[in-house]
Amino acid sequence: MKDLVFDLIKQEKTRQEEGLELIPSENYVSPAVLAGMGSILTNKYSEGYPSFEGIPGWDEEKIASEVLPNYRYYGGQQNVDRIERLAISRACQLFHADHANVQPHSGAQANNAVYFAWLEPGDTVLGMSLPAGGHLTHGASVTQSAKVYHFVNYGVTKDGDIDYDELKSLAKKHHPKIILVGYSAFMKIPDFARVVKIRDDLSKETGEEILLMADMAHVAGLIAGGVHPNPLDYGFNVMTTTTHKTLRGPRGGLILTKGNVASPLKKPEKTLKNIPILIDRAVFPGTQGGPLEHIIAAKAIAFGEALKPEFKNYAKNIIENAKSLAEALKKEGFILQGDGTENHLILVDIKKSFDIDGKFYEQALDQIGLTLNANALPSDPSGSFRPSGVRLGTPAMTTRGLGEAEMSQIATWMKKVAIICQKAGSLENLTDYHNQLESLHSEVRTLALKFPLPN
Ligand code: DSN
Repeated sequence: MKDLVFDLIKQEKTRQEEGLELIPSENYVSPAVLAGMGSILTNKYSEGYPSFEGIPGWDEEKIASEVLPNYRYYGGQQNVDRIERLAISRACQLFHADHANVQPHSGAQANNAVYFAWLEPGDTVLGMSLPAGGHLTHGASVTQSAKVYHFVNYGVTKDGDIDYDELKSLAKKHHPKIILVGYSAFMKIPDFARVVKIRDDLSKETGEEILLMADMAHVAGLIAGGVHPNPLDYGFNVMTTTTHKTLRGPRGGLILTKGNVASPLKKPEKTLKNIPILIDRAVFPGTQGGPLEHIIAAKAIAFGEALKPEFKNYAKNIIENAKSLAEALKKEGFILQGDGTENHLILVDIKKSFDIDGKFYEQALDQIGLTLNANALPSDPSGSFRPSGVRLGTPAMTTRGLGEAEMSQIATWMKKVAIICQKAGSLENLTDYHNQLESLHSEVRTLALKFPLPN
Protein backbone atom coordinates (compact mmCIF):
# COMPACT_ATOMS: atom_id res chain seq x y z
CA MET A 1 0.00 0.00 0.00
CA LYS A 2 1.66 3.19 -1.19
CA ASP A 3 0.76 6.11 0.97
CA LEU A 4 2.98 8.19 3.23
CA VAL A 5 0.54 7.50 6.04
CA PHE A 6 1.57 3.84 6.07
CA ASP A 7 5.22 4.82 6.49
CA LEU A 8 4.24 6.82 9.52
CA ILE A 9 2.12 3.99 10.94
CA LYS A 10 5.18 1.78 10.58
CA GLN A 11 7.30 4.30 12.45
CA GLU A 12 4.70 4.50 15.19
CA LYS A 13 4.72 0.69 15.45
CA THR A 14 8.48 0.80 15.99
CA ARG A 15 8.08 3.54 18.59
CA GLN A 16 5.53 1.43 20.46
CA GLU A 17 7.64 -1.73 20.23
CA GLU A 18 10.90 -0.12 21.28
CA GLY A 19 9.54 2.14 24.02
CA LEU A 20 7.78 1.60 27.33
CA GLU A 21 4.29 3.07 27.55
CA LEU A 22 3.57 4.50 30.97
CA ILE A 23 0.62 6.76 30.14
CA PRO A 24 -2.06 5.29 32.43
CA SER A 25 -4.87 5.82 29.93
CA GLU A 26 -3.17 3.90 27.11
CA ASN A 27 -2.92 0.21 26.38
CA TYR A 28 -2.20 -2.30 23.61
CA VAL A 29 -5.18 -4.09 22.04
CA SER A 30 -5.18 -7.71 20.90
CA PRO A 31 -4.93 -8.63 17.20
CA ALA A 32 -8.60 -9.71 17.40
CA VAL A 33 -9.69 -6.25 18.58
CA LEU A 34 -7.55 -4.66 15.84
CA ALA A 35 -9.16 -6.91 13.24
CA GLY A 36 -12.66 -5.87 14.36
CA MET A 37 -11.69 -2.20 14.07
CA GLY A 38 -10.17 -2.67 10.65
CA SER A 39 -13.15 -4.59 9.27
CA ILE A 40 -15.62 -3.81 6.47
CA LEU A 41 -18.22 -2.90 9.09
CA THR A 42 -16.91 0.64 8.64
CA ASN A 43 -18.89 0.67 5.37
CA LYS A 44 -22.26 0.43 7.11
CA TYR A 45 -24.73 3.04 8.34
CA SER A 46 -27.02 1.91 11.14
CA GLU A 47 -28.58 4.87 12.93
CA GLY A 48 -30.91 3.68 15.65
CA TYR A 49 -30.75 0.53 17.75
CA PRO A 50 -31.06 -3.22 17.45
CA SER A 51 -33.78 -5.05 19.35
CA PHE A 52 -33.15 -5.27 23.11
CA GLU A 53 -35.16 -8.48 23.44
CA GLY A 54 -33.37 -11.08 25.52
CA ILE A 55 -30.57 -8.75 26.68
CA PRO A 56 -29.25 -9.53 29.18
CA GLY A 57 -30.00 -13.20 29.55
CA TRP A 58 -29.91 -14.96 26.21
CA ASP A 59 -26.95 -17.06 25.38
CA GLU A 60 -24.54 -15.82 22.75
CA GLU A 61 -25.44 -18.50 20.21
CA LYS A 62 -29.03 -17.34 20.31
CA ILE A 63 -28.10 -13.67 19.97
CA ALA A 64 -25.73 -14.43 17.09
CA SER A 65 -28.26 -16.55 15.22
CA GLU A 66 -31.55 -14.65 15.59
CA VAL A 67 -32.48 -11.76 13.33
CA LEU A 68 -35.09 -9.62 15.09
CA PRO A 69 -37.09 -6.53 14.18
CA ASN A 70 -35.09 -3.41 15.11
CA TYR A 71 -35.28 0.34 15.70
CA ARG A 72 -32.98 1.35 12.82
CA TYR A 73 -33.32 3.88 10.04
CA TYR A 74 -31.45 1.91 7.33
CA GLY A 75 -31.79 -1.46 5.63
CA GLY A 76 -29.20 -4.24 5.66
CA GLN A 77 -28.95 -4.37 9.44
CA GLN A 78 -29.15 -8.12 9.98
CA ASN A 79 -25.45 -8.59 10.79
CA VAL A 80 -24.64 -5.33 12.57
CA ASP A 81 -27.73 -5.80 14.76
CA ARG A 82 -26.44 -9.12 16.01
CA ILE A 83 -22.94 -7.72 16.58
CA GLU A 84 -24.30 -4.76 18.52
CA ARG A 85 -26.55 -7.06 20.55
CA LEU A 86 -23.53 -9.19 21.45
CA ALA A 87 -21.66 -6.04 22.52
CA ILE A 88 -24.59 -4.90 24.69
CA SER A 89 -25.06 -8.33 26.23
CA ARG A 90 -21.37 -8.73 27.07
CA ALA A 91 -21.14 -5.20 28.50
CA CYS A 92 -24.15 -5.90 30.75
CA GLN A 93 -22.57 -9.12 32.00
CA LEU A 94 -19.19 -7.52 32.65
CA PHE A 95 -20.55 -4.59 34.63
CA HIS A 96 -23.77 -6.03 36.17
CA ALA A 97 -25.85 -3.50 34.23
CA ASP A 98 -29.46 -3.72 33.08
CA HIS A 99 -28.61 -1.97 29.85
CA ALA A 100 -25.63 -0.73 27.87
CA ASN A 101 -25.28 1.83 25.14
CA VAL A 102 -22.22 0.84 23.12
CA GLN A 103 -22.49 3.66 20.57
CA PRO A 104 -20.70 6.66 22.16
CA HIS A 105 -17.72 7.55 20.01
CA SER A 106 -15.67 8.53 23.08
CA GLY A 107 -15.81 9.05 26.82
CA ALA A 108 -16.57 12.74 26.31
CA GLN A 109 -19.53 11.83 24.08
CA ALA A 110 -20.74 9.34 26.68
CA ASN A 111 -20.66 11.97 29.44
CA ASN A 112 -22.30 14.51 27.21
CA ALA A 113 -25.15 12.12 26.45
CA VAL A 114 -25.80 11.49 30.14
CA TYR A 115 -26.02 15.23 30.81
CA PHE A 116 -28.31 15.66 27.80
CA ALA A 117 -30.53 12.80 28.98
CA TRP A 118 -31.11 14.09 32.50
CA LEU A 119 -30.48 17.84 32.59
CA GLU A 120 -31.89 21.05 31.21
CA PRO A 121 -29.44 23.84 30.32
CA GLY A 122 -28.38 25.62 33.51
CA ASP A 123 -29.02 22.61 35.79
CA THR A 124 -26.45 21.87 38.46
CA VAL A 125 -23.94 19.01 38.48
CA LEU A 126 -21.60 18.27 41.37
CA GLY A 127 -18.31 16.71 40.25
CA MET A 128 -14.62 16.56 41.07
CA SER A 129 -12.61 19.59 39.96
CA LEU A 130 -10.08 19.22 37.15
CA PRO A 131 -7.04 20.13 39.30
CA ALA A 132 -8.15 17.65 41.96
CA GLY A 133 -8.11 14.89 39.34
CA GLY A 134 -11.51 15.24 37.64
CA HIS A 135 -11.97 15.26 33.88
CA LEU A 136 -12.37 18.14 31.43
CA THR A 137 -15.95 17.07 30.69
CA HIS A 138 -16.81 17.40 34.39
CA GLY A 139 -17.32 21.12 34.00
CA ALA A 140 -13.87 22.54 33.24
CA SER A 141 -14.47 26.14 32.24
CA VAL A 142 -13.13 25.74 28.68
CA THR A 143 -15.58 22.94 27.82
CA GLN A 144 -19.09 22.73 26.43
CA SER A 145 -20.22 21.04 29.67
CA ALA A 146 -19.46 24.23 31.64
CA LYS A 147 -21.10 26.48 29.05
CA VAL A 148 -24.37 24.54 29.04
CA TYR A 149 -24.70 23.34 32.65
CA HIS A 150 -23.82 24.73 36.05
CA PHE A 151 -20.96 22.72 37.56
CA VAL A 152 -20.01 22.87 41.20
CA ASN A 153 -16.75 21.13 42.09
CA TYR A 154 -15.53 19.25 45.12
CA GLY A 155 -11.83 18.58 45.69
CA VAL A 156 -9.56 16.12 47.44
CA THR A 157 -8.12 16.08 50.95
CA LYS A 158 -4.41 16.40 51.74
CA ASP A 159 -3.94 12.64 51.58
CA GLY A 160 -5.48 12.59 48.10
CA ASP A 161 -8.91 11.12 48.90
CA ILE A 162 -12.25 12.60 47.84
CA ASP A 163 -13.28 15.30 50.29
CA TYR A 164 -16.58 13.62 51.20
CA ASP A 165 -17.48 16.27 53.78
CA GLU A 166 -17.12 18.96 51.13
CA LEU A 167 -19.08 16.84 48.65
CA LYS A 168 -21.90 16.49 51.18
CA SER A 169 -22.06 20.15 52.13
CA LEU A 170 -21.95 21.27 48.47
CA ALA A 171 -24.74 18.82 47.65
CA LYS A 172 -26.89 20.22 50.47
CA LYS A 173 -26.15 23.79 49.39
CA HIS A 174 -26.56 23.47 45.61
CA HIS A 175 -29.10 20.64 45.19
CA PRO A 176 -27.43 19.15 42.11
CA LYS A 177 -29.43 17.11 39.61
CA ILE A 178 -26.37 14.89 39.09
CA ILE A 179 -23.69 13.86 41.56
CA LEU A 180 -20.70 12.66 39.60
CA VAL A 181 -17.82 10.54 40.86
CA GLY A 182 -15.07 10.13 38.29
CA TYR A 183 -11.57 11.22 37.47
CA SER A 184 -8.52 10.86 35.32
CA ALA A 185 -5.87 11.47 37.97
CA PHE A 186 -6.96 9.94 41.29
CA MET A 187 -5.25 7.09 43.08
CA LYS A 188 -7.80 5.99 45.73
CA ILE A 189 -10.78 3.65 45.64
CA PRO A 190 -13.92 5.80 45.94
CA ASP A 191 -16.32 5.09 48.79
CA PHE A 192 -19.37 4.59 46.55
CA ALA A 193 -21.62 3.57 49.47
CA ARG A 194 -20.90 6.88 51.19
CA VAL A 195 -21.87 8.87 48.10
CA VAL A 196 -25.06 6.83 47.67
CA LYS A 197 -26.01 7.65 51.28
CA ILE A 198 -25.35 11.36 50.71
CA ARG A 199 -27.60 11.22 47.64
CA ASP A 200 -30.34 9.17 49.34
CA ASP A 201 -30.45 11.44 52.40
CA LEU A 202 -30.68 14.54 50.22
CA SER A 203 -33.35 13.01 48.00
CA LYS A 204 -35.42 12.14 51.07
CA GLU A 205 -35.10 15.69 52.33
CA THR A 206 -36.00 17.41 49.05
CA GLY A 207 -38.22 14.79 47.42
CA GLU A 208 -36.20 15.18 44.22
CA GLU A 209 -34.54 12.43 42.22
CA ILE A 210 -30.77 12.91 41.92
CA LEU A 211 -28.86 10.94 39.32
CA LEU A 212 -25.71 9.23 40.56
CA MET A 213 -23.18 9.02 37.77
CA ALA A 214 -19.76 7.38 37.85
CA ASP A 215 -17.19 8.12 35.16
CA MET A 216 -14.99 5.05 35.49
CA ALA A 217 -13.03 5.55 32.27
CA HIS A 218 -9.72 4.89 33.99
CA VAL A 219 -10.64 1.91 36.11
CA ALA A 220 -13.27 0.10 33.99
CA GLY A 221 -10.84 -2.75 33.30
CA LEU A 222 -10.14 -3.08 37.02
CA ILE A 223 -13.89 -3.24 37.68
CA ALA A 224 -14.36 -5.80 34.90
CA GLY A 225 -11.50 -7.84 36.38
CA GLY A 226 -13.11 -7.78 39.83
CA VAL A 227 -10.30 -5.90 41.60
CA HIS A 228 -12.12 -2.58 42.00
CA PRO A 229 -15.66 -1.99 43.32
CA ASN A 230 -18.40 -1.44 40.76
CA PRO A 231 -20.49 1.71 41.38
CA LEU A 232 -23.56 0.05 39.82
CA ASP A 233 -23.45 -2.56 42.60
CA TYR A 234 -23.75 0.21 45.20
CA GLY A 235 -26.76 2.07 43.78
CA PHE A 236 -25.27 4.36 41.13
CA ASN A 237 -27.69 4.81 38.22
CA VAL A 238 -25.19 5.31 35.44
CA MET A 239 -21.59 4.43 34.75
CA THR A 240 -19.75 5.88 31.77
CA THR A 241 -16.39 4.74 30.55
CA THR A 242 -14.02 4.68 27.66
CA THR A 243 -13.23 1.27 26.27
CA HIS A 244 -9.54 1.71 25.51
CA LYS A 245 -7.84 2.27 28.85
CA THR A 246 -7.61 -0.54 31.43
CA LEU A 247 -10.47 -2.24 29.55
CA ARG A 248 -8.09 -2.77 26.61
CA GLY A 249 -10.57 -2.34 23.79
CA PRO A 250 -10.83 0.03 20.84
CA ARG A 251 -10.85 3.80 21.31
CA GLY A 252 -14.48 4.59 22.21
CA GLY A 253 -17.14 5.16 24.86
CA LEU A 254 -19.74 3.11 26.72
CA ILE A 255 -22.68 3.91 29.00
CA LEU A 256 -24.00 1.34 31.48
CA THR A 257 -27.29 1.83 33.24
CA LYS A 258 -29.63 0.39 35.83
CA GLY A 259 -33.38 0.68 35.23
CA ASN A 260 -36.17 -0.36 32.89
CA VAL A 261 -35.28 -1.15 29.29
CA ALA A 262 -38.00 -0.31 26.77
CA SER A 263 -38.51 0.84 23.21
CA PRO A 264 -36.38 3.89 22.41
CA LEU A 265 -39.06 5.15 20.03
CA LYS A 266 -41.33 6.47 22.78
CA LYS A 267 -40.07 9.35 24.91
CA PRO A 268 -40.29 8.16 28.51
CA GLU A 269 -40.97 10.28 31.58
CA LYS A 270 -37.80 11.73 33.12
CA THR A 271 -37.39 9.36 36.07
CA LEU A 272 -34.41 7.39 37.34
CA LYS A 273 -36.19 4.16 36.43
CA ASN A 274 -36.32 5.25 32.79
CA ILE A 275 -32.64 6.16 32.59
CA PRO A 276 -31.67 3.39 30.14
CA ILE A 277 -33.99 4.64 27.42
CA LEU A 278 -33.52 8.32 28.24
CA ILE A 279 -29.84 7.70 27.61
CA ASP A 280 -30.36 5.74 24.41
CA ARG A 281 -32.41 8.63 23.08
CA ALA A 282 -29.74 11.09 24.23
CA VAL A 283 -26.99 9.21 22.36
CA PHE A 284 -29.06 8.87 19.21
CA PRO A 285 -30.61 11.10 17.96
CA GLY A 286 -29.73 13.49 20.84
CA THR A 287 -25.99 13.90 20.43
CA GLN A 288 -24.72 11.49 17.76
CA GLY A 289 -25.62 10.23 14.31
CA GLY A 290 -24.49 6.94 12.84
CA PRO A 291 -22.75 4.52 15.19
CA LEU A 292 -19.32 3.14 14.27
CA GLU A 293 -20.18 -0.53 13.88
CA HIS A 294 -16.57 -1.57 13.24
CA ILE A 295 -15.67 -0.05 16.62
CA ILE A 296 -18.73 -1.64 18.22
CA ALA A 297 -17.57 -5.02 16.87
CA ALA A 298 -14.14 -4.39 18.40
CA LYS A 299 -15.81 -3.40 21.67
CA ALA A 300 -17.74 -6.69 21.63
CA ILE A 301 -14.50 -8.60 21.06
CA ALA A 302 -12.73 -6.72 23.87
CA PHE A 303 -15.66 -7.33 26.26
CA GLY A 304 -15.46 -11.02 25.34
CA GLU A 305 -11.76 -10.98 26.24
CA ALA A 306 -12.49 -9.20 29.52
CA LEU A 307 -15.06 -11.87 30.43
CA LYS A 308 -12.38 -14.56 30.28
CA PRO A 309 -10.74 -15.70 33.55
CA GLU A 310 -7.28 -14.52 32.38
CA PHE A 311 -8.50 -10.93 32.45
CA LYS A 312 -8.94 -11.13 36.24
CA ASN A 313 -5.29 -11.98 36.50
CA TYR A 314 -4.39 -9.11 34.19
CA ALA A 315 -6.37 -6.65 36.32
CA LYS A 316 -4.75 -7.92 39.53
CA ASN A 317 -1.29 -7.60 37.98
CA ILE A 318 -1.96 -4.00 36.88
CA ILE A 319 -2.49 -3.02 40.51
CA GLU A 320 0.43 -5.09 41.81
CA ASN A 321 2.72 -3.47 39.25
CA ALA A 322 1.45 0.01 40.12
CA LYS A 323 2.13 -0.59 43.81
CA SER A 324 5.62 -1.95 43.03
CA LEU A 325 6.35 1.02 40.78
CA ALA A 326 5.11 3.48 43.43
CA GLU A 327 7.34 1.89 46.08
CA ALA A 328 10.35 1.82 43.75
CA LEU A 329 9.83 5.50 42.86
CA LYS A 330 9.62 6.44 46.53
CA LYS A 331 12.89 4.60 47.20
CA GLU A 332 14.50 6.68 44.44
CA GLY A 333 13.35 9.89 46.15
CA PHE A 334 10.20 10.69 44.16
CA ILE A 335 7.38 12.33 46.12
CA LEU A 336 3.98 10.90 45.19
CA GLN A 337 0.60 12.56 45.48
CA GLY A 338 -1.27 10.61 48.18
CA ASP A 339 2.00 8.78 48.94
CA GLY A 340 1.16 5.88 46.62
CA THR A 341 -1.68 4.24 44.77
CA GLU A 342 -4.63 1.89 45.20
CA ASN A 343 -5.25 1.52 41.48
CA HIS A 344 -3.24 1.63 38.23
CA LEU A 345 -2.20 5.26 38.38
CA ILE A 346 0.57 7.28 40.03
CA LEU A 347 0.96 11.04 40.25
CA VAL A 348 4.48 12.31 40.97
CA ASP A 349 5.18 15.75 42.35
CA ILE A 350 8.28 16.20 40.19
CA LYS A 351 8.69 19.83 41.18
CA LYS A 352 8.94 18.98 44.86
CA SER A 353 10.98 15.83 44.17
CA PHE A 354 13.67 17.23 41.86
CA ASP A 355 12.77 20.87 41.27
CA ILE A 356 11.94 20.39 37.59
CA ASP A 357 8.62 20.93 35.86
CA GLY A 358 6.39 18.18 34.52
CA LYS A 359 6.56 19.15 30.84
CA PHE A 360 10.36 19.30 30.76
CA TYR A 361 10.58 15.95 32.50
CA GLU A 362 7.99 14.37 30.15
CA GLN A 363 9.99 15.57 27.12
CA ALA A 364 13.29 14.35 28.56
CA LEU A 365 11.86 10.89 29.29
CA ASP A 366 10.54 10.75 25.74
CA GLN A 367 14.15 10.95 24.58
CA ILE A 368 14.93 7.61 26.25
CA GLY A 369 11.71 5.88 25.15
CA LEU A 370 9.74 6.20 28.40
CA THR A 371 6.36 7.78 27.70
CA LEU A 372 4.23 9.45 30.36
CA ASN A 373 2.42 12.77 30.61
CA ALA A 374 2.85 16.03 32.48
CA ASN A 375 -0.12 16.56 34.78
CA ALA A 376 -1.31 19.25 37.16
CA LEU A 377 -1.45 18.38 40.85
CA PRO A 378 -4.30 19.42 43.15
CA SER A 379 -3.68 23.09 44.02
CA ASP A 380 -0.86 23.24 41.46
CA PRO A 381 0.69 26.73 41.51
CA SER A 382 1.93 26.25 37.90
CA GLY A 383 -0.27 26.31 34.81
CA SER A 384 -1.62 23.15 33.23
CA PHE A 385 0.86 23.38 30.34
CA ARG A 386 3.92 23.38 32.63
CA PRO A 387 2.50 21.64 35.67
CA SER A 388 4.39 20.40 38.71
CA GLY A 389 3.48 16.77 38.22
CA VAL A 390 3.71 13.80 35.91
CA ARG A 391 1.16 11.00 35.67
CA LEU A 392 2.05 7.41 34.92
CA GLY A 393 0.57 3.95 35.27
CA THR A 394 0.85 0.28 34.49
CA PRO A 395 -2.00 -1.01 32.23
CA ALA A 396 0.09 -1.08 29.05
CA MET A 397 3.25 -2.45 30.68
CA THR A 398 1.21 -5.19 32.35
CA THR A 399 -0.27 -6.18 28.98
CA ARG A 400 3.29 -6.71 27.72
CA GLY A 401 4.09 -8.87 30.74
CA LEU A 402 6.45 -6.61 32.71
CA GLY A 403 6.56 -7.30 36.44
CA GLU A 404 8.09 -6.14 39.72
CA ALA A 405 11.74 -6.28 38.60
CA GLU A 406 11.03 -4.15 35.53
CA MET A 407 9.04 -1.62 37.62
CA SER A 408 12.12 -1.15 39.77
CA GLN A 409 14.29 -0.74 36.66
CA ILE A 410 11.91 1.91 35.28
CA ALA A 411 12.14 3.86 38.57
CA THR A 412 15.94 3.77 38.35
CA TRP A 413 15.89 5.14 34.79
CA MET A 414 13.42 7.82 35.83
CA LYS A 415 15.73 8.93 38.65
CA LYS A 416 18.71 9.12 36.27
CA VAL A 417 16.76 11.30 33.84
CA ALA A 418 15.52 13.51 36.69
CA ILE A 419 19.14 14.14 37.75
CA ILE A 420 20.13 14.93 34.15
CA CYS A 421 17.22 17.37 33.92
CA GLN A 422 18.25 19.01 37.17
CA LYS A 423 21.77 19.53 35.87
CA ALA A 424 20.67 20.63 32.38
CA GLY A 425 18.05 23.07 33.63
CA SER A 426 16.28 23.29 30.26
CA LEU A 427 15.24 21.15 27.30
CA GLU A 428 17.74 22.90 25.00
CA ASN A 429 20.63 22.06 27.33
CA LEU A 430 19.77 18.34 27.20
CA THR A 431 21.91 18.16 24.07
CA ASP A 432 24.93 18.37 26.43
CA TYR A 433 23.79 15.06 27.90
CA HIS A 434 23.14 13.39 24.55
CA ASN A 435 25.46 10.42 25.15
CA GLN A 436 24.04 9.63 28.58
CA LEU A 437 20.50 9.85 27.27
CA GLU A 438 21.32 7.69 24.24
CA SER A 439 22.84 5.04 26.46
CA LEU A 440 19.69 5.00 28.63
CA HIS A 441 17.58 4.88 25.49
CA SER A 442 19.43 1.80 24.34
CA GLU A 443 18.83 0.10 27.73
CA VAL A 444 15.09 0.90 27.49
CA ARG A 445 14.95 -0.45 23.93
CA THR A 446 16.67 -3.69 24.92
CA LEU A 447 14.20 -4.30 27.73
CA ALA A 448 11.17 -3.29 25.64
CA LEU A 449 12.07 -5.71 22.85
CA LYS A 450 12.07 -8.57 25.37
CA PHE A 451 8.34 -7.91 25.92
CA PRO A 452 6.68 -7.81 22.49
CA LEU A 453 3.34 -6.17 21.78
CA PRO A 454 0.35 -8.56 21.70
CA ASN A 455 0.48 -10.57 18.48
N1 DSN B 1 -7.38 11.78 28.08
C1 DSN B 1 -7.75 10.81 29.09
C2 DSN B 1 -6.66 10.54 30.03
O1 DSN B 1 -5.52 10.51 29.60
O2 DSN B 1 -6.89 10.31 31.20
C3 DSN B 1 -8.98 11.20 29.80
O3 DSN B 1 -9.96 11.45 28.85
